[in-house]
This record gives sequence, structure tokens and C-alpha cells, in this order.
Amino acid sequence: FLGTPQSVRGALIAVEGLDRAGKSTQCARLVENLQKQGRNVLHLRFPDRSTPIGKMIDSYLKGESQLDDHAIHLLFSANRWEVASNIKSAIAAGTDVVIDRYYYSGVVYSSAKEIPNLTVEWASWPEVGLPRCDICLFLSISAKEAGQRGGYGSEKYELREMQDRVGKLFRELVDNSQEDLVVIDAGKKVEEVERIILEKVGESLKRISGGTTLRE
Ligand code: T5A
Ligand code: NA
Repeated sequence: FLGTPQSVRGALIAVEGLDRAGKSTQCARLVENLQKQGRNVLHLRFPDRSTPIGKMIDSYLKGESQLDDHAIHLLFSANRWEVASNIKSAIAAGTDVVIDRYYYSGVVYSSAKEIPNLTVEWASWPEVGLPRCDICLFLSISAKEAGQRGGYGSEKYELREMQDRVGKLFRELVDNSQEDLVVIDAGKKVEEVERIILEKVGESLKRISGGTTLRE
């Protein structure tokens, strides 16, 4: 440990919430805001529809193919494991990683389907060992309000009853999680949500420069 001091690692930041909560809008703004502060940022999103596994997920979500509920769940998880080592090396190199949906969506959407034995516990296992977030910004909005934003599209889970169950499971996760999950009112104006996110992320970055380690 003599010689040059170890530089500070990057932060792992996830943005979560229901369909249409404004995740992609806010991720883009957060990435830009962190870059303006002179930080290196890697912007990821799940599902990553560009990989072979991602293409299977895309086809399933569009209703072009059928898959067993457990099988699609494992594909969503595998789609995260495909880039797990990239996430770790970016963070070790001091790059922040901003992720549009992560393992929280993975657990919540599959278990909201209410398939026998596809419980939250079952759904959580394949996610164990993925790099844990330093902070997860949960964009909170009712399924009704989210549905009014241009209306839902035609993808698999974009149905009111499904979204209501997803919302309920997300709230349970927030209440029971040991992780740093910050609930943000996503019904506010885009700029207001952006400001709150930047403030919360700033607090997390301070903790990291104080020496908080990345967990798995
Ligand atoms: N899924 C995902 C699983 O089942 N398991 C998994 O492991 C994962 C990772 C696709 C589906 O896959 C499921 C969840 C999903 O059902 P996706 O590709 O992330 O996931 O979904 P998308 O359809 O791309 O994204 P969303 O529909 O969820 O939209 P966003 O990103 O939340 O919202 P955004 O930013 O695109 O905004 C939506 C609209 O609202 C407006 C925007 O301009 C836009 O028109 N808007 C606002 N309007 C008013 N006020 C604000 N504050 C606004 N912010 C945005
Ligand atoms: Na999105």
C-alpha cells in the first residue's frame, strides 16, 4: 500500500419503478448531470435487448414468442449476469454505473405474475451475487397515473392489474429491504424529480468517498 493512493471507486446507482414512471428520462438526466461534475459514467439498462439473451426477452415481451414463466425469469437474470463483470470493473476503475431497472424489477415483475411457487424468495435467488446498489432511486407513481402518460404500449406486462400488483410488491420491497432504497415522488415535474435525485445521489457519493465498499 505504499506508492500512489488508491483512487475512489465509482458508485452503483439504480433507478426503478413501474412502467412509465419516468426511469429512462431520469437516468439520461442523471448521467448528464454526473458527467457535468467531471465524473466518468457508464449508462446501462435492463433488459439489455441487444444481446442474444436480450433478443429472446424482447421477443417474449412483444408477444412474438412464448416462454415458461420460470424460464423467462432466469433469462432476465442471465441478462444481468452477462454484464456483471463489466459493472464491477467499471466501478473499480472509478466509473459510476447508472442502471435503468436492475434486480428489483427482476424480482418484483416475475412474482407479480402469481405463478404457483414463483415466489419473491424463488425469484430472488438467481440475483444473489450480482453487484449490490449503493443507492436505488425508486420512482413512485400510481399505476393509474403512470397509465395516463401516453398510455401503456402493447408489451406483455403493460396491463393495469399487473401494474397494480407490481406497485404493491415494490412498496413491500422498499419496506423490507436492507439496501439504500430512496422513494421519490415521480408525479412531480421532470426537473423537480431530477433535482431530488441529484441531491440523494450526492449524499451517496459522499458516503462512498468516505470508504463504503461495494457489496455482492
Ligand atoms: N422486466 C424488466 C421484468 O419483468 N424483469 C426484469 O428483470 C426487468 C429488468 C420492459 C419490461 O420488462 C419488465 C418490466 C417491463 O414491463 P423496460 O424496457 O425498462 O422494461 O420498459 P420501458 O417500456 O422501456 O420503460 P418504461 O415504460 O418503464 O418507461 P420509463 O423509463 O419509466 O419512463 P420514460 O422516462 O420513458 O417516460 C414515460 C413517459 O412519461 C413522460 C415521458 O416523457 C414519456 O412520455 N414523463 C413524464 N411526464 C410527466 N411528468 C414527469 N415527471 C415525467 N417523466 C416522464
Ligand atoms: Na424505460
